[in-house]
Amino acid sequence: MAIRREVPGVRPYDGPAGGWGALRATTLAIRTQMESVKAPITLLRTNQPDGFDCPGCAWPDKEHRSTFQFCENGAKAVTWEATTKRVRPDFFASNTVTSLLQMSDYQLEDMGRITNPMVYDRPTDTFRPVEWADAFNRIGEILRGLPPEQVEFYTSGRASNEAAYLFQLFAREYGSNNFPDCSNMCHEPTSVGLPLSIGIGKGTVSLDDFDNCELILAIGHNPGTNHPRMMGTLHEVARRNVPIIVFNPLKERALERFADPQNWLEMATYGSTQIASTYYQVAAGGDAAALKGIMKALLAMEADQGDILDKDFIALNTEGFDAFSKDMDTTSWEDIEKASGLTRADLEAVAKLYAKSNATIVTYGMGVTQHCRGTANVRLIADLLFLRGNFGKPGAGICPLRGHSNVQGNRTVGITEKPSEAFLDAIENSLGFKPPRQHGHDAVKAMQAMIDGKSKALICLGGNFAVALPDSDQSFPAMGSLDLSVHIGTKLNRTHLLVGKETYLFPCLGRTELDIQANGPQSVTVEDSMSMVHASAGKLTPASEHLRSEPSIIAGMAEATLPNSKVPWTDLVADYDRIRDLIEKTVPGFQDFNARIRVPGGFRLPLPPTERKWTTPSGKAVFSVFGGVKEDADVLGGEEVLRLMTIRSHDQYNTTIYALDDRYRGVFGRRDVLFMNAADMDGRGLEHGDVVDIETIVSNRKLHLKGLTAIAYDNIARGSVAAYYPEANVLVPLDYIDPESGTPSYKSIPVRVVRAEPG
Ligand SMILES: Nc1nc2c(c(=O)[nH]1)N[C@H]1C(S)=C(S)[C@@H](COP(=O)(O)OP(=O)(O)OC[C@H]3O[C@@H](n4cnc5c(=O)[nH]c(N)nc54)[C@H](O)[C@@H]3O)O[C@H]1N2
Ligand SMILES: Nc1nc2c(c(=O)[nH]1)N[C@H]1C(S)=C(S)[C@@H](COP(=O)(O)OP(=O)(O)OC[C@H]3O[C@@H](n4cnc5c(=O)[nH]c(N)nc54)[C@H](O)[C@@H]3O)O[C@H]1N2
Ligand SMILES: [Mo]
Repeated sequence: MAIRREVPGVRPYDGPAGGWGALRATTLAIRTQMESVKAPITLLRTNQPDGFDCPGCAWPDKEHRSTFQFCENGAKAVTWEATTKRVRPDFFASNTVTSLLQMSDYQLEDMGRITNPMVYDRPTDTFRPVEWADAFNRIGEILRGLPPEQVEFYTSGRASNEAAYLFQLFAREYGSNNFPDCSNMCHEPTSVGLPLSIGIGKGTVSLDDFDNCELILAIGHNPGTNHPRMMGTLHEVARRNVPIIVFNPLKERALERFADPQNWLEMATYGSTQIASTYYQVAAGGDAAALKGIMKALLAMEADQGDILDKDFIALNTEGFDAFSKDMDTTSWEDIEKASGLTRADLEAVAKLYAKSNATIVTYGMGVTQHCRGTANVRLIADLLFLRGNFGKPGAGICPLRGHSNVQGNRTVGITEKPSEAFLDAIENSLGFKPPRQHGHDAVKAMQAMIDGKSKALICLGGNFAVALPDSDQSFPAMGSLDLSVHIGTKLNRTHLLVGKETYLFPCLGRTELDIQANGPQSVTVEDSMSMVHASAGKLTPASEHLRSEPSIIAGMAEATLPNSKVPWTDLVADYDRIRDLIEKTVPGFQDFNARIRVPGGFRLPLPPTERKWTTPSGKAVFSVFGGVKEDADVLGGEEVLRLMTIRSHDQYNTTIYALDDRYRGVFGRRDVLFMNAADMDGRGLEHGDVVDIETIVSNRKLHLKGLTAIAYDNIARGSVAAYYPEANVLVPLDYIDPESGTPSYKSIPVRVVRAEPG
C-alpha cells in the first residue's frame, strides 16, 4: 500500500480500549472541571445505595454494590456536571446572544453551570436575570393565551421519574399531548416494535442472564464509549469463552480488545481481553438482510436435519410463523449478500453457532434503530430469538441498550404523545381533571409543526432540542419563530440561544446535587435498561443558591398557568414521596413504590415475556414479515451512493462535547472528519486528507456539508461512511424517518461525496 500522507490530528490507535488510557483520560477530565479534592469523593458516591445515579448511561449496576465501579465516561459525565465553572449574569450582560451563537456547543457548555434564571431581552440582545415568580407568571399568561395543541413539551431522558411525571401532568391538565422526547430520536423503534412482537416495549434480560448466556449477538452499538459499564459484563462473558458476535460497519476498538481497569492483573501486565469472537462489518443499513440471512440459514438447517428450531416454543407461544418463513423463502441469497455486504458463508456460520447455543442474548443500539425501517429491524431481532425459544429462560433474551439514564423511566411514567386510554382514565380518576384524548406530536412532528408555524411555544425539560434533531438549516430558524421558548437546563447550549419572541432559561439542580424541599432532603428515582427502578440522591452543594429542582420549576409554571388546577403542586414538591404515591396510583407496576425504593438496589418492574406471558392483543408472541431486504427505495442503490452514519465520539455525550478527541478511532483535537473506506476513496479519486463536500440525495431540499477532511479508515465497511453528530445533522432530512416510529434515519443517509471545489 502507498504511504499515506500525514493528516494533522489523525493517527492510528493500536492499544486496547480501557486500560491505562482510560485512567489517564479520567484524571484529565477531573483536572479540567473540578477541584481535585472534591472530585474523588463525588465519584465514589456514583451509583452507591445512598448516592446518586450516574447520568452517563442506563446500564444497570449489580445490586448497587459498595465498591466503586471505575468508568471513564461516567467520570466525564459526573465531573462535567459537578464542575466548578459558572456562567453568571455578568457573563450574559457582556455577551450578546448573536455573539454567543458563534460558539460551538463544546465551548458553550465548557463555560460551566448556569447560576440564575434568565430572560431574553431583545433591545440589548442579551439574557438578563429574572425573578422566578415573575418568569412563571409571564409564562402562565402566554400559555393561557395559546391553544394547548400549539404548545410542545419536550423531555430529555435524563429527567427523573418524578420530574417527568409532573411535566406530563402539567401538559395534560393544560390540554396537550404534545410530548416530543429524545426517545423519538433514539429507541422509539423498540418502544413501537417490541410491543407488537412481545407485548412490551422493553428489554427482557437482567444482569444475571449475562452470567448464564452461551452466545451474544451485539448489533449496532458501541459500548466502550456509550455504555462503558457494560464492558465489565462483556469482559466477564468473553473470559468465560462465550462467543460474542458483533455486527457493525465500524470496527470499534472496545469490541475488539478491552483492558478492564478493575482487573489489576490485566492492568499490571498491559494485557487485554479479546471481546468479539467474530466481527462482521455489515454494511450500514444492512442488518435486516444479515438477520434474514441467519434465519434463512437456520430454516434450511431445520429442513435438512431437524431439531434446530424450538418447535414447542413456536407452537405454544407464537403466531405468524408461516407467513414469516414464507418471507424467508422468497428472500434470495443474492439480495441478502448485496444488502448486508456479508457472504452467505458468513451468515451460515452465525446460524450454526446460534443453533448450538441454548441461551442467546441479542444486544442492540442506534445502529439498529436509527433507520427508515428501524421498527422492522427490531422485530427481526425478536423473530430470531423466537426461533430458538430465547425468551423466558435463564441466559436468554433481548437487550436494547437505552440511551439517557432515565429515558425508559420517562416513558413508563407517561411521557408519550400516544397515551393509552387506561392511563388517561387513571389520571382522570385520581386527579379529577379531564386529560386530552387526542394524540399529540412526537419530536419530528413537533419540529415540523414549528416550521409550519402551527406550534407557537416549546417548553424543554432538558436537552438540546434543535441541535439533536435533523436538518439544522430548517430546525434552527423554526426556533426563532416561536412566541415562547422555555429551557430547563444545567448548561448553556445552542438551542437555548435560538431565541423566540420570549425566551426563558431556567437553571436546575443536577443529579449530583442536594435537593432540599419543605419536608427535607429529597431523592428521585430512575429506571435503567433492565427495568430496575431505584432511588438517586445528590449530595453536593448546588452550583448556585438560585437553582431550583426540576419538579419545583415545573410546579411553578403549572401553578402560574392553571389557577384552578386540581393538582396539589406545592404539596407534591414539598415531599417527592407524594409524587411517587401518585405514580403508584396511576401507573401499573409501582405497588409500594416508596417502600420499595428504600431497599438498596430498588425493584424490578413487571416484564411478562420473562414468564412467557405475551400482552399482545392475541396473547401470543408475534412473528413479523419484513418483506425484501432494503430499507428504502431502489433509486438509492446507485454505485456512487454511500451510506452516511452519524456517530458519537469517545469524548461526547450526545450534543455535549467534553473534548475534541476520539481516542479509539485515532482522531485527536478535531471533529471535522469523514471516515471512509480506502477503496471508496480510490473510486472517487480521493486521497487520505482531501477536503470533501457531502450532499444528501434523498431530500427535495439541498442538504450539504462542506469542508470535512476525508480520512482513509481501514476499519469501516465499504460503501459506508461516518461523520460526527451533531455537526452532520445538516445532512439528515427531517422527513427521512421510520414511518412506524417516527425515528430519523440518522444512521443511513444516502449521500454523494466529492472533492471540495477549490476556493
Ligand atoms: N459517553 C456517552 N455515553 C452515551 C451517549 C453519548 O453520547 N456518550 N449517548 C447516550 C444515548 S442517548 C444513547 S441512545 C446511547 C447510544 O449508544 P450507541 O447505540 O452505541 O450509539 P452510537 O454511538 O450512535 O452508534 C452505535 C454504533 O452503531 C454503529 N452503526 C451505525 N450504523 C449501523 C448499521 O447500519 N448497522 C449496524 N449494525 N451498526 C451501525 C456505529 O458504527 C456505532 O458503533 O448511548 C448513551 N450513552
Ligand atoms: N445525527 C444524529 N442525531 C442524533 C443522534 C445520532 O445518533 N445522530 N442521536 C439522537 C439521540 S439517541 C438522542 S437521545 C438525542 C439527544 O438529544 P437531547 O436529549 O436533546 O440532547 P442532549 O445533548 O443529551 O442534551 C444536553 C443538554 O441537557 C442539559 N442537561 C444536562 N443535564 C441536565 C439535567 O440534569 N437536567 C436538565 N433539565 N437538563 C440537563 C444541558 O443543558 C445540556 O446542554 O439526539 C439525537 N440526535
Ligand atoms: Mo439516545
